[in-house]
Amino acid sequence: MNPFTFAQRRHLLRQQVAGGAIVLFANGPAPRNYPRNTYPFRQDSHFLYYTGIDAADVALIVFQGGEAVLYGDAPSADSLIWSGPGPEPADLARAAGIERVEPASALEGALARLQAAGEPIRWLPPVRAERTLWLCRLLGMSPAQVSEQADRALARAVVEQRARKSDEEVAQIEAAISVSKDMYDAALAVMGPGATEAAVRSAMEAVALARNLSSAFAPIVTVRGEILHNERCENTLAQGDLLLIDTGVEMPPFAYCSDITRTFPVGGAFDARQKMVYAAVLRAQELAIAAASPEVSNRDVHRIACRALVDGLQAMGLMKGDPDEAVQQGAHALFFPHGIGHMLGIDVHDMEDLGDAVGYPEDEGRSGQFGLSYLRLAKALQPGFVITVEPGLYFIPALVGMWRAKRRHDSFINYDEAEKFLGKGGVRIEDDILITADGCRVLGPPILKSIDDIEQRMKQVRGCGSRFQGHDIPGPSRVPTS
Ligand SMILES: [Mn+2]
Repeated sequence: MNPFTFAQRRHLLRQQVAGGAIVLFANGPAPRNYPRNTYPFRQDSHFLYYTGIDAADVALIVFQGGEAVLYGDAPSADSLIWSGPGPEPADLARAAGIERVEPASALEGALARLQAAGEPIRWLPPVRAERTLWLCRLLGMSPAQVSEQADRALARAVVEQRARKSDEEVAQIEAAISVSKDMYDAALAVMGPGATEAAVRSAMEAVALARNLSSAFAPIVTVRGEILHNERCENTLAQGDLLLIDTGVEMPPFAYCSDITRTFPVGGAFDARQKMVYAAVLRAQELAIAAASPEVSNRDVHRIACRALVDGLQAMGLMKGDPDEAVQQGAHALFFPHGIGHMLGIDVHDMEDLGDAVGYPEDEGRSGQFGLSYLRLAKALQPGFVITVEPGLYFIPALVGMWRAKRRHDSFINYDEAEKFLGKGGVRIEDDILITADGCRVLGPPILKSIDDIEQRMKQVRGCGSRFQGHDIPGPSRVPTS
């Protein structure tokens, strides 16, 4: 992306937000335990979007008249020794199309002058505590004031702008999904009974690391897929397990990312129950993708997926009654407690640091109903949106137990049948789509998804001397299935 792209983005933002000075902050280093031992540096996503600058501890003011000033210091002698030569602020500014550079220490004075002149200062709600404290110091406010007085109009304008991806941005996301495809191929090559979740994860991350890429979020590689964000990788895979893998990578230098989920049968073939569950989730995903188009509310896309899941659950004997009524009342959430998807971009949950400004219209709050309350995006879809479509079915022992004890929705749920599926883990299938002028497009190269393709491919991989072939003997499932 050239400097003009960033200048253009700031210009558009400036037009959308009348008056005042817009202040954007870069991230600083984040310590793991002591200050010099830091997590890998990750730039603030808004700062990256509006400047493309991947340096720590700088800040930008876009003044009322449109002039942009970068506040930052030349690399210290210390950092020259420990981190090597870094770019001068003037070089960073030039690459970002920024007109003027001031030392970092000038920021405080610039803000004080704006305050004295009674000119509004606009900032986005900070996520990191260090940023909050920095703002407290600069503006003479309490932490509560810093978050309360964060600029809602600015947040809405940023959401409007960042939600609609340019062709250039979509290309970055598709590049990330291409890497994901190779990661899933690598997973298939090593998974099988006797392999560990950790080995599968490392085979996938090796693909990313070999290209000097990193994960966009903590990878989920688990046979306990019913634990929705299960980041532990402590199990050994057994015949009869389903392995749920939800991973994504970030593409430098602007950090656009992928977010893909697949669920594979460890032994190479789905059993009868797993096949029904998988088919129901796949059908829900296909119908949701078919429905996703401009002007359609993502709440309706979610509802369509829920309805398809209920149809599948009824065919399996787990649910009963009027399917639309079941969805309306939220009975399906026993098996599908989360939302259909979220925006994707520089952040895996794009812009969710700005709260519900990203997913909900200003005059509309989240539903309080269990399940629907986790829907992160309920707005009408627009061309240029990149979103995930990720229905799933889960058999969560604690949740089934709690609901059964309260006889919750028992006119819609056959608890005796549901309990037979406990131990089957979870199935989720996730792709990233772009809303187009007349519908949507699944982004990136196809990644193995149909039951036939998965079983076929796993047979081939094993036939070609998979290193786990010798362990591929039918055995008891790790978790009793009924
Ligand atoms: Mn996702």
